[in-house]
Amino acid sequence: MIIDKADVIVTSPGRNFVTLKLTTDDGLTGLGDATLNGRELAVVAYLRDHVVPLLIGADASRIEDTWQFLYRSAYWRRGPVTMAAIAAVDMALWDIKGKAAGMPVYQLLGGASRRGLMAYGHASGKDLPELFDSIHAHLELGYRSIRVQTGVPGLKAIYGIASQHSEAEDSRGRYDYEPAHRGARPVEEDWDTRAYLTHLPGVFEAVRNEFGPDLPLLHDGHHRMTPIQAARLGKALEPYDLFWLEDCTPAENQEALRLVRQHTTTPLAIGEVFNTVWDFKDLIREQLIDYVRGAVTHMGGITALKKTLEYAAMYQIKSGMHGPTDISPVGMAAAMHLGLAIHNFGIQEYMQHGPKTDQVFEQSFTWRDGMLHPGDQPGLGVELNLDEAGKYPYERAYLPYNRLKDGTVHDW
Ligand code: GCO
Ligand code: MG
Repeated sequence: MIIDKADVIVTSPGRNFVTLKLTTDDGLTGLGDATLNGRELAVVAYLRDHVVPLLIGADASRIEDTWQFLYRSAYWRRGPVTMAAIAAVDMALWDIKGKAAGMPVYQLLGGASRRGLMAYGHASGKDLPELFDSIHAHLELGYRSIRVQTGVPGLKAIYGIASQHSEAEDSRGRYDYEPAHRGARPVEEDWDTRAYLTHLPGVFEAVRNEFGPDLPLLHDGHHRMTPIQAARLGKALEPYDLFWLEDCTPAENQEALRLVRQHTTTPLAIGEVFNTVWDFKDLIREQLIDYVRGAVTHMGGITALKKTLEYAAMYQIKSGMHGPTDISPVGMAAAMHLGLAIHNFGIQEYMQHGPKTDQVFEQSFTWRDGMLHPGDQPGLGVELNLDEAGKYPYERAYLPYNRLKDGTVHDW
């Protein structure tokens, strides 16, 4: 099992995806997701110019050794570009090992710990009627856990809100929210924390009144609050029994979460922008969070995220792997295999890709009764259709950014 060929494929069926494809001398192929939304080409260059030359001629069976070699021999550690590149290699090697063994990857990771993965979808609306429509639409799509985001009076455009059925060709007509916009510059959105904090508890009260006490509800603060503001929101939302409050504050400063934790029993999830266990170390050891939001794609692959989640398990902290549409079907499959195998699975984010993406990536997972299952094909269970991929060349796209009313740049 010697790596003979390594191709980096960029395709944009509605949004940009970066995929690494490894081929061995005995003809096995493996896929890895290296998509970093809005900074895709930096990972392409890292892979093509620096990693691919090291892989040709290497032994594809040595997953742990390859991970350690790529991490340590770079000397420059961590960071989203490096860790997305390492993640792609790691996923592709697990895919190959599964195919060589004739087993789905979750079997290699210890076998299934559950029948399927509870998954949540993204409901949103600019006001309550649109939000209720979107929640109903998600219940009809089979979701049994729902993330709730709404507009805030006085703010034109904010994170997480699709205000109507999407016109986008690739959306299946859902209330889709795709933050990365194609174009030369990032779109500017606006923000006012005070208005948000005043408005949000009433939204959750209305949702609970309409949909009852049992539906698991989630919310994403998207890094926009200070620790004391986050503490106040967590406390204000306690009566509505959230499954989690996500990214309530930027967590580069892990100690900030101590303050939030002292004030609220609302469960906390964090970490979609983190890259290694070191970003979670204090949060886990001090039990400052309840869910690890790392993505397989941005945490250095299955090998690294599995270790982080095993560490988290010692503190009864569970997984909540990142799964928006900027995680490709390959990254989603890797998350599903890992989530099925680990003991401390919590919930899986699942936004659903559109029809064009599903033609580019042929997938074997199933979605039934609010549960995902990666399927039983050997490897990850995803194949890339190169003809379809070739139809959609890369298009520059940026995530939006925020400015306050006085023009100050704010976290988005
Ligand atoms: C989530 C995330 C996404 C990010 C996106 C940025 O919880 O799913 O916050 O919506 O904004 O991944 O590329
Ligand atoms: Mg998030």
